[in-house]
Amino acid sequence: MSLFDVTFRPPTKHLSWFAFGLFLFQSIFYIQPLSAKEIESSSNHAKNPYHYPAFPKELVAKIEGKTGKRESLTSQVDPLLNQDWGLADIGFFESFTPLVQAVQNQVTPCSNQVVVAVVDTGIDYTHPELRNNIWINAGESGPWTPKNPSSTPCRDKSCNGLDDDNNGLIDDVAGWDFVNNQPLPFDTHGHGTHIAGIIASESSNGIGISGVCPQVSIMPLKYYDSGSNGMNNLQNTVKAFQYAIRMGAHIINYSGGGAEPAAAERAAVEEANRKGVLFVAAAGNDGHDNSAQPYYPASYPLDNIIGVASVNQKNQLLSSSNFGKPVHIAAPGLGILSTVPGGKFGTMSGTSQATAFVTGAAALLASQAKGKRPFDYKEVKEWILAGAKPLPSNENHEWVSSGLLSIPGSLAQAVKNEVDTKKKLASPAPAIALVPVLKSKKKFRD
Ligand SMILES: [Ca+2]
Ligand SMILES: [Ca+2]
Ligand SMILES: [Ca+2]
Repeated sequence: MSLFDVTFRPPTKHLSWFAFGLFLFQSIFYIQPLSAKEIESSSNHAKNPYHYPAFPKELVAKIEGKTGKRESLTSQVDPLLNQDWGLADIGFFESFTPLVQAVQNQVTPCSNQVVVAVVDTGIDYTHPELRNNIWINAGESGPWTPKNPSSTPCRDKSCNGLDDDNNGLIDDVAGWDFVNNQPLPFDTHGHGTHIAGIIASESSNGIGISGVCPQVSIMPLKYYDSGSNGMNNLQNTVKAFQYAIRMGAHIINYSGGGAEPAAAERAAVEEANRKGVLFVAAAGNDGHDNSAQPYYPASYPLDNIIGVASVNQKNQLLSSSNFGKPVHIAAPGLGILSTVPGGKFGTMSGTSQATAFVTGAAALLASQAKGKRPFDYKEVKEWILAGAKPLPSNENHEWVSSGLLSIPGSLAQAVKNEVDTKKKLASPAPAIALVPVLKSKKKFRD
């Protein structure tokens, strides 16, 4: 197995050089890519305590009937699931029983109609764990016939060189690369692919792991790469937020930030708030108390933000994680296994990874409302925070205002509060309709 270290340069938009150095120091990720052969050899299903055949066939059949999955859950598993301690820590596996019960009670499991914008370094949208879960812009895809048949070989809106949906960007079929101002935001760094994998890796496909919300639609928005400067990062971040809001994302996942607030950034997150978009943000990797030293955008006092700290396997706060009462919740963030570019898998650490777990949970909870009512970030945030488990040494909420992310806990809140929620809808957050999402791995030019 090859082993190499990758240093993730931070979003430098409003970091001082000191903070920048600190971020570098605390953001060393150890990526351990597994070759196809190693993945194959690791797929010893007998040692995997979490694979799906443990479920009675009749329940699996009911899930398949509800979700429309074409391939049997019993025929395929995710061979690296037993290395994914983070999923176990948030109760992902034990939550299958309530999930099964929920299915039987007509509550919808994870839905591809929920759209999550991953504002990051781009995504390897060809990764086998992700390619079926990439959001497709319906206005920039589908058959297209040129007036002059010899003018272009392209016969699809995704590659005709036209802004078919009039949003100012040409051929933005699967998000946008704001760094290079081009469609198809491929990830040449690794961070964004890793985040996307935690949220949305396909489950039961015989490969790798499972995302927390394995069928959610991921909208890749690239705001950062190692060649861009700090001011560009801020501008690109704001553009990415604005794109996510305009194009119908329900949730924005953002791992970046810095010590200084930025008016344009705050305005974009406020716009997200007005439009009913949930904003899940990393608390930062400076190891300090955010109530004394705020970290933005996580620390903007806006209702739609969930700020996330990171813990280890013992649910202890990482020394690198920011903390404090302004931070809402903690989630796994040390040595997290997920997807990296090139169809590989590796581990990374930090509040970025913890944030992705919370985003995945939010997408799962948002799916519960599908077919019943529009997405309401207020109820999703409430379920997540009310369903959190106690965190060691957090009796007085010194570390985070709630506790540790719990999928079963938050799902229980969603089910238990179903009746109350209808009353609360008298004053809902701005609604975003859940609409069918087109998906096809064949839409991309590699
Ligand atoms: Ca367009
Ligand atoms: Ca086009
Ligand atoms: Ca998988």
